[in-house]
Amino acid sequence: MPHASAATPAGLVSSAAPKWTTEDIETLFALPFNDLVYRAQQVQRQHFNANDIQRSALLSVKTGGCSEDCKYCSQSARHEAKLERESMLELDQVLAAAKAAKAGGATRFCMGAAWRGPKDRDLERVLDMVRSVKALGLETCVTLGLLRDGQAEKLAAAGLDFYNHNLDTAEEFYGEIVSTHTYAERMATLEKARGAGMKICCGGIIGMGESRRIRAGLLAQLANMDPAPESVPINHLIAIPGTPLEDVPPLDPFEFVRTIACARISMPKSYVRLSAGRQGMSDELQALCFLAGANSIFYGDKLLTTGNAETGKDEALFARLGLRGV
Ligand code: SAM
Ligand code: DTB
Ligand code: SF4
Repeated sequence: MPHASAATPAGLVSSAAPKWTTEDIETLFALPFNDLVYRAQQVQRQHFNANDIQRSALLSVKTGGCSEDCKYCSQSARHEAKLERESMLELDQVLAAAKAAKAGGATRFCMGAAWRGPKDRDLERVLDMVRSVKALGLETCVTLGLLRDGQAEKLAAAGLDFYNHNLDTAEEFYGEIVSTHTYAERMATLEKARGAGMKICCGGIIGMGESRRIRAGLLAQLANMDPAPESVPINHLIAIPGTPLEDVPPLDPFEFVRTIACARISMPKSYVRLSAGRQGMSDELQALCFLAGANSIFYGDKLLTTGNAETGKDEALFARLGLRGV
């Protein structure tokens, strides 16, 4: 498994690390389903308790009106999705949500903002949120878009544990999905977050009409980071009415499970999160995703602007499967 992608900035990749090629991951994808899932489960058991599932709660602290044109997103000001634009939440609203998430069993609280990136005065308010949520004893994560020089250091100093910034797809397909910023800009932000000493939460969206090769390319890009992202959210596209991807044909659910398995095998020590789209999945499909190596979920009745699998249903599913929320 030789070489790294030329698009990967040096700071995120060590030349000594073993590298995954897109072809390596395509080979995994092509395995018989049983062989692939078995292999993923074996890898999972080398590094994790196979019955523990990490739970992260999400809160949109600034919703809608985004300048960017990401085709999947309800929050872009350029799409027709029916969404009320909201100003930034107050600190006490955020704290109330974080306390409720903690009481419900979440161990990480992730705050999202619909920005291309934070302005410095917005960042100050987010820093207050991070400090206060951290003081509750929760792990903290934010997803604020592209960072400018110095912003990652401020977030790290406020006690931020994870910066979420998804690559979302392979570089070759990125231009089909987003035109207002580039893949290279996203990589540069990841480098800033890593350089400031934070853990990285970075994954993508599956089911946007991409080919299997593109899915493999995304996973290779993630797996070649050194270290790999500690947290890898695998989102299933939620086809939101009014967005340009509203009519994308549905993906074969087994292809989604295969993607999870390939993520697990190529990033053995990372938490692989079964993320957006879980509400639309049957219990049986979710169980297959856990078997294929997913060991984290978004927990709570809402994602950012859309619904999530309800907490009561998750508790019942965990009980039926003997899973333990951690
Ligand atoms: N504005 C910031 C950014 O783009 O990085 C942070 C918020 S953005 C909504 C966070 C992530 O949510 C996206 O990178 C994408 O992976 C995911 N997401 C947004 N809309 C989605 C959808 N309809 N289906 C699946 N995932 C989605
Ligand atoms: C991630 O990878 N998925 C989350 C979180 N990181 C920020 C967001 C999912 C959003 C789903 C669509 C919505 O609710 O608007
Ligand atoms: Fe804005 Fe993020 Fe949505 Fe893109 S994904 S439109 S940057 S909120």
